[in-house]
Amino acid sequence: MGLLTILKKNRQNEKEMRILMLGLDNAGKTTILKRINGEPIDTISPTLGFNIKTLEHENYKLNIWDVGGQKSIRSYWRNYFEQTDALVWVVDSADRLRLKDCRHELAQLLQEERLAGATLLVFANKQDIAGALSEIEIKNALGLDDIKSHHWAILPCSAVTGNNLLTGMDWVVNDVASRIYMLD
Ligand code: G3D
Ligand code: MG
Repeated sequence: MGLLTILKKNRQNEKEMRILMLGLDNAGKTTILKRINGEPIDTISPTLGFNIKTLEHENYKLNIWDVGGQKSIRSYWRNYFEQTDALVWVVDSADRLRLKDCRHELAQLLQEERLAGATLLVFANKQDIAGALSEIEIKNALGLDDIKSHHWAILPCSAVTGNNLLTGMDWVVNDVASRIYMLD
């Protein structure tokens, strides 16, 4: 392998991002990932382990990890933290009963040392459901304004209509890129 090939290879590697998609079970993580990837979303069952999808976006190779969020398996989330560039926290905006739980789990994650450098995008999902909480209501319920440790943003979205999913991924990619690929 010549030097040029090696340099090229390194350069390609540089263009990878690792994105961790977490949230309570039933938030819509797997549906979002499938929708972004152009797959049908009518046959999705609860995620017991994880799904990983690799997709190209704006010349970056995104490795997106979608990890199951049932209470009994949340302790396994920590196995996926290493080298995470961005955390996408998915919220079921219609699930008022579990907002406290949702806030608590997110707060715990933000204290994790291995996620310290990660960009945070909160997807206020299921906006197509009548009575879903708005972006601002979710922002307040999760106490996002208090977050000083991470770059963060929140976007209302729907995995069913596809609304704002790509806008959200664009923001994530640009935020991570401006942080770690400054020279580009
Ligand atoms: P998870 O991976 O976070 O656990 P899933 O969540 O992707 O498995 O989705 C859980 C349920 O929510 C699924 O319904 C899915 O169709 C639904 N869902 C996901 N996103 C949206 C959305 O934006 N709007 C609406 N209305 N529903 C959504 P089922 O019925 O299969 O359990
Ligand atoms: Mg799932």
